[in-house]
Order: sequence, then structure tokens, then C-alpha cells
Amino acid sequence: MNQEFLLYTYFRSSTSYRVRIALHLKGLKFTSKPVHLLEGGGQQHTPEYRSLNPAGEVPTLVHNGNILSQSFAIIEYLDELFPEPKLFPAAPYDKARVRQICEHINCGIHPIANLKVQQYLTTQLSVSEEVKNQWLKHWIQEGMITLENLLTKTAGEFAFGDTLTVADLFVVPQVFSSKRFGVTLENFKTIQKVYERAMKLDAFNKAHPHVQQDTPPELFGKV
Ligand SMILES: N[C@@H](CCC(=O)N[C@@H](CS)C(=O)NCC(=O)O)C(=O)O
Repeated sequence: MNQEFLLYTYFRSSTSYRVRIALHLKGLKFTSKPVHLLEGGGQQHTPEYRSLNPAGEVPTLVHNGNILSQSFAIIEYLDELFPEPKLFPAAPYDKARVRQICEHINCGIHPIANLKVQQYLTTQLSVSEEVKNQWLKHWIQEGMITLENLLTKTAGEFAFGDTLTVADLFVVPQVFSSKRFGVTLENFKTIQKVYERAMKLDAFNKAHPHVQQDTPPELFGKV
């Protein structure tokens, strides 16, 4: 059967980055449809886009007419349809622990730094850029401390043991995002080890925010 994938994405979005990695890992050819989160007040807010993604967020994947949002749901769907390489461990406890890492990033770290949250702080609550950045850095740092603690119990070569899992697809984009907000890996040796191992894989590099079709020229190629 002919497989068609259209990915609504934004180069810098860590949630889009997760899905791009999954598509590359599974060798699935896809067309990227950039959604500029800032231009014109944000293309994610148009009624056309919201009819695909009611939350007005990226990513959205359209696969042979099937529309899906939420990066975790998208990756799970892809993994069930295209099991090579398998991203979820089979044993229930292992699977739950992998998911625990993903959920910590997805619900515990990512939403705090989301663009709309930042915009609300500055435009509605008149928080200065400086205070906003301090606030973001604090919560990201807290989240990264927990992530480091989680990974010290689970990591081998990868985030969970010595086999690549969906947890690595969440850790790597979070590292990219944390660095953007000034949280480096200096004090997070396990996260750093896992990050460096995953970045040896082609799929992670091809999916990197700085090599996408909508990457601004001044950032292009800086992986
Ligand atoms: N839990 C969602 C989060 C998606 C999300 O928040 N995406 C961000 C970019 S990383 C977004 O589109 N933000 C738009 C905005 O804040 O206006 C997922 O995993 O897909």
C-alpha cells in the first residue's frame, strides 16, 4: 500500500523534533509542511490549522488521510504500524518505565516553556523578559534534575538500557530545548551520555531543528 505522510512541523519545536526522529528511524518518507509559530501572530491559530489540530499546536501528522496530533500518540501509532525498529519494550513494567520518562518530559517539563505560556506571561501579566527567562530556567532546571534522577536508574547506552526506545526520542529534543533556555548538561552526566549516544544516529541528526526546510539561514547546519 502506498504510504503518504504529511507532517505539520516547526523547525524549533521539540515536539515536532520527536516525530521527525521517529519517521526517519522507521525510514518513512514524509513531506514537511512548516507552520510558523510566530509569523502573522502564529499560523497555528488559523481556523484551517485548528481544524486539524484543535489545540493549535505542532506537530500534526496526516497519514493516508488519518489526522493525528500529540507527539506521543503519533509515535505510538507509527510504532504499531511500522514496528522496525520497535520503540516500546514488550514487558509491561519496562514499557511503563519508558513511558514514565516520556511523560515526565511531555507533561512535567515541556508545557512550562511553551510559546503560548511565555506569551501570556509577557503580554497579559506584563512580566519582563528577564523575569520570564529566570522563571523558565528555574522550572526547566527542576525538570532536568528529576530527569537525571530517573535516567540514573534506567539508562545503559540509551535512556532505557542498551536499546533505543521512545524515551530517547523525548530526551534528545528536550536537551535541545533546555539548552535554548540556558540549562546546559554540565550537571547532568547521565542525560549527556544518553544524548551523545543518540546523536550518533543518522535519524536524530536528520531531524535536528537546524537542518529543516524552515530553519532560518543564520541557524542552518549548526547541529
Ligand atoms: N503535548 C503536545 C504539545 C505540542 C506543543 O505544545 N507544541 C508546541 C511547539 S513545541 C506548539 O505548537 N506551541 C504553539 C503555541 O504555544 O502557540 C505534543 O506532544 O504534541
